[in-house]
Amino acid sequence: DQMLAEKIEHQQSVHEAVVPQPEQVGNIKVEASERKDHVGEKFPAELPEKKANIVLPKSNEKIEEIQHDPNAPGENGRAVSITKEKLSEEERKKFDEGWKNNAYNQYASDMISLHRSLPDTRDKECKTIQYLKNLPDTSVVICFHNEAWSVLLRTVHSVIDRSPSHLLKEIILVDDFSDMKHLGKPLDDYMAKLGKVKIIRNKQREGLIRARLSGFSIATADVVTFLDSHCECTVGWLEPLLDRIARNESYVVCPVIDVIDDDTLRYQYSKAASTSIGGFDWNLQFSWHAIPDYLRKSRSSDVLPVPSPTMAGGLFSISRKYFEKLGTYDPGMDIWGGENLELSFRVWMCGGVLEIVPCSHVGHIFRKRSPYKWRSGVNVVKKNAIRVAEVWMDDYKNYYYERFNYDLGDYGDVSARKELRKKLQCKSFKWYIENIYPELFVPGESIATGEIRSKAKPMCIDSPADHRNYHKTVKMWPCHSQGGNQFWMLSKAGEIRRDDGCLDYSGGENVIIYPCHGQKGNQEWQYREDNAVFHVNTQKCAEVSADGKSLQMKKCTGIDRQIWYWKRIKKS
Ligand code: UD2
Ligand code: MN
Repeated sequence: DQMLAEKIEHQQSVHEAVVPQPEQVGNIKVEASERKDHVGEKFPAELPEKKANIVLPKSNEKIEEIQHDPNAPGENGRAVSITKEKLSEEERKKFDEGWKNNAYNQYASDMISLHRSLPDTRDKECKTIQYLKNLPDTSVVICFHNEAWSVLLRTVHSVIDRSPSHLLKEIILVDDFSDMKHLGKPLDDYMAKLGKVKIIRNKQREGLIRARLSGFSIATADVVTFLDSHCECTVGWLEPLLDRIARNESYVVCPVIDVIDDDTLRYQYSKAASTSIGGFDWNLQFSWHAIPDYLRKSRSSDVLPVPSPTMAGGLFSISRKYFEKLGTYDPGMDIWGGENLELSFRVWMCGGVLEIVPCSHVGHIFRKRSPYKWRSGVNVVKKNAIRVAEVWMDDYKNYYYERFNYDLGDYGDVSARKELRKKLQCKSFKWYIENIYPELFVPGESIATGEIRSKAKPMCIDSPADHRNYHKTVKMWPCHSQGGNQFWMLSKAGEIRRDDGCLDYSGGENVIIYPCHGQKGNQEWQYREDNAVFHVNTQKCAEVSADGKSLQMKKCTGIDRQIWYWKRIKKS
């Protein structure tokens, strides 16, 4: 769940709720913005005219006007703050159970209306965009494995309440073998009254990937929209997504994912100017990034859809036919993880376009841990990721594999997926990196790689080096030859790095982890011929302490404690 913490961090500059402004008159031209020189051959784009099949709302389908007490808990996306100590013993028990079962504050959620109001998250400009008149309709597929009643129902109601009725053909709930009692008959009864909602029950735990596939198999609308089961859609979320697909069948579009606080259920959102896009690192973990400069400069407005190298995974719309053509998902993937990168690579490499649409906002409860059971004895996330690497990443897969010393294990049969790639005549991963994600650091350009082992002690330089460890001191740890936290790359710019974390030295004895900035300075190192790890700015050398436990910067003397073994990459 690393992406979750990072998302929250990335949203530090979250803006306060804005008072809705009167709408402006005028038109913003919405154009396809393409990354770099992307001119992929797309599947034939159907013209919007051809897709004009408006389903008129039936008279009994009108969205109910909900009366809101503006002071009720959580209204307008406000926080619900509970002082646990003030609760009675019995209530406190409920409070703790809620956290335990869901990894968010269910107790707070239960206090909030299932139809609570939310701020209008859209930038002013968004409200002046005219979307196509004949938008395709959508099936909304929501999978869940155990979800609190109030959270699941608020998700469903927010879809119904904030989608034009004629555009929402159906909601398909896929119960992935939950065992919470309220998700059985009570859910059936409740949903039967709403109309539009279908429920599928998996007979065994399938995981979210195959659960989505079973939901997809009964979807009938032109577009399929996937959501997690702990979301809230804001006003106007749907039209901008459908509009893109109406213009081009091969656009796969994601809303901006706002943060619903896991503790207070506060709805936090950001302006279009600070829209993040998706990336990944060579550990095949999803990550959020600011829009790179070269793209930002070419944009005439912050509210235009922005091409994104990857999607977070949970929230997106895709043409039903196009999803089918593209080969839906890899059914060999289990429980959680990997499917988001797999689909992202596939969309770009096989002729589609993946975008984030800044005028569409959907909130999501980002959790700090996973509340449900996983498979025992198998690392499904790694297994799923290896399936992605094997099929889509060509030789680049080795950058992932060397992170765990090629210990691949059994990842099942991927021949059908390789066949699919051939059939779709997809481009290479090299093309994808160079054209869609050129800002990614590619380890192939590094000068040295692997563990940095001391000559004097059986110790290696060790740090998680991820964003949660920025500013933390880099330590020594017994060498384990597994890669992981001991895997380092020396970049051409002189950085000693893993993903976006760099060894950084600014004086004193300690070296810390700091976000790589590519400006040399405190992050410029050399691995010298005499096997010293040398800091250019301060002319000091890395030295393991006498007790072997810490890494220190000292005057270069050439003693054994300053000698390091690190694999040099031979360039031909
Ligand atoms: C993110 C995505 C999630 C998915 C995942 C990678 C967002 C906001 N969320 O993690 O959709 O792409 O990355 O795989 O982009 N579920 C099942 N069966 C299971 C496990 C989960 O049905 O065995 C459901 C679960 O109830 C939830 C959805 O799948 O509705 C996603 O699971 P999550 O919320 O634990 O994933 P998340 O948001 O951490
Ligand atoms: Mn989720």
